[in-house]
Amino acid sequence: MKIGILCYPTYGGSGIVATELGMSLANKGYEVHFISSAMPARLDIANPNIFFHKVNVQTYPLFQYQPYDIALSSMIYRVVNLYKLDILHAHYAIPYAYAAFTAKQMLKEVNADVPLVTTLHGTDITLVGQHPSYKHAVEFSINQSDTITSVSESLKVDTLQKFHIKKEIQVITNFIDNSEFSNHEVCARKQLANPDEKILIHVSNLRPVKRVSEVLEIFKNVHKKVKSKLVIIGEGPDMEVINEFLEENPELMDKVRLMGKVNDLYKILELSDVFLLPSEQESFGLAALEAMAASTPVISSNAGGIPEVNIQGVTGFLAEVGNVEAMSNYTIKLLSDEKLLAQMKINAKEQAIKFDLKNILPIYEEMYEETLKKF
Ligand code: GMT
Repeated sequence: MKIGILCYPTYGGSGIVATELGMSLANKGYEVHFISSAMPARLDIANPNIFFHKVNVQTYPLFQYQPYDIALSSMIYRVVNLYKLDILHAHYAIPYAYAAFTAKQMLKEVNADVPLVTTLHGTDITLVGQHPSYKHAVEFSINQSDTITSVSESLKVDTLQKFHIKKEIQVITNFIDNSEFSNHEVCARKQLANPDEKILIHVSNLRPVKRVSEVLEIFKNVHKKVKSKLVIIGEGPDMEVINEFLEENPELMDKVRLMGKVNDLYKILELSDVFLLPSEQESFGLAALEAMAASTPVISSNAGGIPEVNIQGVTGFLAEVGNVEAMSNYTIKLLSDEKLLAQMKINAKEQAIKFDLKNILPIYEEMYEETLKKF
């Protein structure tokens, strides 16, 4: 089967899921064509089954905004036609489901139409997709997809509440390749913290929805009771929030380590004692699952699909969105009790194994087969 994957190339969760899925399919012998504005961050282009097609946007002085979606539709049309793809898989409805629908109309003209799978990832439904500028087009293009999948039960419920969806939505949860976590040397913990300090970690694109200010407040509360360091990985608009916090709390300056985007994320997660995720919205919380795969328990909000991943009192603790006090107290409780911490590390890993790639990949393969059959 030849599969076209449409995704964001950046560090966002949807791009990571799309890239990991495509690479796993390529390893199983499928021919996988990535169509994106840049090479996806984790893509192994050396794999002979993987192809990358960059969307080229022609700039022209007349345009105030360059027409990316037209360039994307044209590229989808070209790749499907040229490489004789069997199926298209859009990751994130905006603009991929919409651009794929347009490409399909063009492909019909040359008798080369292919089925479209759209995977909903979260903010395409709950945040950006709700904006009046996009809402109708998002709803239309989701309904035009041959198969719709969502990454959690919670996102399926949100989608059905927020849009008029006329088709079944299949939940296929996100996944993790646990084998990537077990065979590398853990870098020296002393590079990050003293032996008597615990390590708290947060990984995100530092957007307002992640509530980075609460990560910092939780750390401030925890640090009063437990010797600790906070590691923040990622880049984004709320880096300013962190800088302001450090200006107001200079005593924590050498306790907070900002690492930006890193390549060896898994190694750093493996060194950490607790992962903080106080998000306002989270359709799934891939970052929490990555932490669990590294045996790191999670203290989180109970937003969206997080409770499907982080289990209260088992793999970590959850509190209402915004309840910094509860999340701080849970973190203190966890980090002050070595026995509890050790048990939760084991539980976190066991939970990650339930979401292993080996279990989820066959579900995607079967979904593709079913989509082709009904097309
Ligand atoms: O918001 C992000 O962190 C990025 C965003 C994306 O689409 O790239 O993440 C969403 O998709 C991820 C992968 O399916 C989910 O794990 C995240 O929970 C989801 N983010 C939100 O719903 C806010």
